[in-house]
Amino acid sequence: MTATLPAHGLPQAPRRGDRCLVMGILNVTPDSFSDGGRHDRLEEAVAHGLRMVSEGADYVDVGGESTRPGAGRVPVEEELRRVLPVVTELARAGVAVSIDTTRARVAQAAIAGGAALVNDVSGGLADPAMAGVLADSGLPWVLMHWRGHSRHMYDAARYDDVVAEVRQELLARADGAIAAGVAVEQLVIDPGLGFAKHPPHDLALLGSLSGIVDLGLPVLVGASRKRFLGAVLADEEGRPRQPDGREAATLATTVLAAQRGAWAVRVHDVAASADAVRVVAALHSVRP
Ligand code: PMM
Repeated sequence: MTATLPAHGLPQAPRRGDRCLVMGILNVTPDSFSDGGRHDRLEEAVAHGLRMVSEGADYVDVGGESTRPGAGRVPVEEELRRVLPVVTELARAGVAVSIDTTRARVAQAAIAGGAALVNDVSGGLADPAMAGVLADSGLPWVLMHWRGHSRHMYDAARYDDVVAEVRQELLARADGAIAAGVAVEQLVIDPGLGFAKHPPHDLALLGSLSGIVDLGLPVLVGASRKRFLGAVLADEEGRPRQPDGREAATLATTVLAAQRGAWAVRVHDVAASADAVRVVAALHSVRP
């Protein structure tokens, strides 16, 4: 089964042969944009979101809390202050906005401001109220594989069989969501590359992506500039390639994800991935 999202006029989960979607990343954390005034930062963030749409983004994913390994939590009021104006402005401009949050209060406010999808890196585990917000809204909900907040996430990076365990935990998250009243058609799953995972775990998951896609729910893949790509591209002394040198590698993961039937990829550089998913779709359309 390949689930399709409800008819709300927004990007739909693909049926076989459709194009993999592209979600552009818009992090609105203090280090993401210039240190001008708040208004300058808002303008810059909105302009960046609109630029990603013009480059081919199907969704713009707005996040106000860093999930960098070791990062601490941001107070909810500060998260709201960062994301809401950007979500509202972009939604008003007709952009399909995804809100990247683990908090029900932020999700609810973003939905009221026009967000079209909730991207929850905790898969519903961080906030028990999240499922109710999604059940009421009927919007798509990305359930990412997660084993705890960023500060301690590597403590949980222990697996006997990472692919089997991630599959099983994602199914448990989906079951929990459905039990809480969320429709299966709303659900998107995500293996959570880099979250409570070391590079060999990420590579195993990406290499076995079909095993996640086979679960029958749309799959989002977030590999863009991640640590495992830095490890793959390490220099002769073993020093990892820095994030700004991981774009070509990110593009390779987009091609792979699209070929293996991912519903969407979440990327920083939209233009390159938007071209790549169209090439993969064109090849699929001529395959007998
Ligand atoms: N990765 C990050 C943040 N949000 N959301 C989903 N669904 N999947 C991901 O892999 C994911 C995410 C961290 O990456 P960033 O710091 O480059 O945004």
